[in-house]
Amino acid sequence: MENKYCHQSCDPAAQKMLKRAEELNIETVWDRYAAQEPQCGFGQLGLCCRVCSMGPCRVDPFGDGPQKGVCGAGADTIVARNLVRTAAAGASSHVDHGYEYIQALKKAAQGEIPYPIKDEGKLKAIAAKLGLSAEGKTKEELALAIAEIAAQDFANTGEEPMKWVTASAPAERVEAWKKLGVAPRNPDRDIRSALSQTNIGTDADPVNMLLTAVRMGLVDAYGGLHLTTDLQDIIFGTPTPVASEANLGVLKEDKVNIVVHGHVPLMSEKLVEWANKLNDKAIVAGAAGIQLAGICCSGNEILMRQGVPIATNFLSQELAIATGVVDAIVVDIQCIMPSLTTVAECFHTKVITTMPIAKIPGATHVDFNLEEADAKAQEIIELAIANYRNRDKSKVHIPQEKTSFLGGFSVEAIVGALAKVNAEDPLKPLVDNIAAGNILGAAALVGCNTVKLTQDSVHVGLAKELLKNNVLIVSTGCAAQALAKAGLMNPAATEQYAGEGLKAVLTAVGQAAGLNAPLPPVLHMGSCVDNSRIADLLSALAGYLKVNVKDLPIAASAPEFMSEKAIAIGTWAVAMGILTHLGPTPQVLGSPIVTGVLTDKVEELLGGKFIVEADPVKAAATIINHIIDKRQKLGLTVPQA
Ligand code: SF4
Ligand code: MSK
Repeated sequence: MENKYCHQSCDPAAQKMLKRAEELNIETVWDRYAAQEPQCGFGQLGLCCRVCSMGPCRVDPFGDGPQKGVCGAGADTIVARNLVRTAAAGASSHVDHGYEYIQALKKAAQGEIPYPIKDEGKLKAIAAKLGLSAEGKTKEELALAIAEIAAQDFANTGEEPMKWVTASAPAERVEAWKKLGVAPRNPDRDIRSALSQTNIGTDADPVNMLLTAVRMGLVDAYGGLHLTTDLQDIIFGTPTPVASEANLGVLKEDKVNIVVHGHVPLMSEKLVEWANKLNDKAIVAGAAGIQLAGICCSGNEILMRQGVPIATNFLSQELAIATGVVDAIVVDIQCIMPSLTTVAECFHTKVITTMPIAKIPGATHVDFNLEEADAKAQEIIELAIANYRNRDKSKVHIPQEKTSFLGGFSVEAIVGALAKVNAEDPLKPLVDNIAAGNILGAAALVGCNTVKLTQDSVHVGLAKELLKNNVLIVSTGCAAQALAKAGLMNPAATEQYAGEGLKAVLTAVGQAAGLNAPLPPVLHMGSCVDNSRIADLLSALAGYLKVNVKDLPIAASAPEFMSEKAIAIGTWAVAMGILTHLGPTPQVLGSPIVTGVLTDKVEELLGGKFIVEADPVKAAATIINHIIDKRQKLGLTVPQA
């Protein structure tokens, strides 16, 4: 549908809600972006330094103005310093999330909190990868031992890598990182050291700082993503394929709608439990029941394990409230716009914050904690039910768009589906089809939305181009939500978008797995922390083929990234040896050295590098050429042009 909103979002539900917001005079992220333009050119190039109070200093990239900050730092130093600090901040978010789970697992194992250990299989698998024997131990004892190893990683004062690194990453990668001196030792200490290194008057060498940026990517990956996914699966269960729906049409006019937003499922899992328990109370209040829906990664977590539908992704979070039917939006941490309370003022919606580090003026704060998790979850659901009667029916405006899709593709679920084709050797069908050229390669589409690009357009455009060329896609985060909303995660999408080779493989696996339909061409692997699952899948494939991850015909892409976390994750992908595409330009172009290393030289050291391209068709062409190049180097067939 061509309309004046299609430059802001390619999601038709978001377009309708943008029109609605304009009618109601509601300010959105797009309006505030327009008001910010033109944004600061120095900042965009990474050339603004606020590291000390002699600044802020700016370096003139065109040569006429100052070439150095007050302390003498030049463009390369300033850009590298900013990049390290961005990656450190991104890593700290995921590490903080992971740390919550060390506490949670310990308390769960000691019976101090109402979270049973659900997944004994995963518990044993994680114990095995950490070298712990499960023999003679109760599941609680084993969980406690795992929590202790995780805690030891945070107490490591030596130079050896974290246990979570050596247990999770391919040995060849660990050796490469050790050789470069970037293997993470202790997340807290490494982040502290990165901040110290980039203080005024410490490091001025951009290349030395870029090595620290790589270390921040690895801290993010192993002290954050892997640790978190592993422990979350132990507590809540490893996802299995589940049918659900995506987009604002999942909200119901006749139900109490509770939208969950953020990243840490300790609270949202409890909300699912209590929404079920209190459904009758909502009926007594005059509603037809309770409808839960998710935004961002808390949404992805309860989708993956519970099938809870997706309301929308990052950029359109305000628009969910503008439907007028959200009785409560319950948030934890990360990616929550402070503007939610302003939008909520136009409606009856209660914005409920739940974490001590994430409060918003104007929100209702419920002090969620693990010990009182049940009571707090009950309190939140009851607040939402009580608020239902305050809904103004004249303001209800729900777009009808929603798509059906399949989620829940953990590595275990993917291997399980492949095992239906070959029980003895589950990876063989996948590898054989890659070798034969039916599957050209694979790409991971991950990351956020940004207001700088039309919402979802690069995710969807890139995915369609890759699928047409027989590239299998795995996805997480808001990228996955974009692709679910666009209808790329259901069996019909395989028919419609996959090239002939890919379609045949997905159809055969889907039939063998008893779906009576093809597997979707884009597999939803979870939240942002679940990028660890993608790495595990690639490591397993590389191990099977006896090659290094950097030699596989694969690529990663964060087509619409915006978060500091995405910078850390992208750096890790490069450190894994993966070509990593970014849609928006990162704030580094002010330094020829930093730009040159990230887009070229780093490949010699680590096997991966960044490419930047906002046009999805051009980005797809580069990724496909890269995949073909890798196939050639592996001696695999290449398709005729
Ligand atoms: Fe300016 Fe140097 Fe201070 Fe940065 S560290 S603000 S460049 S004086
Ligand atoms: S939520 S980090 S906007 S993907 Fe994980 Fe989405 Fe990016 Fe937040």
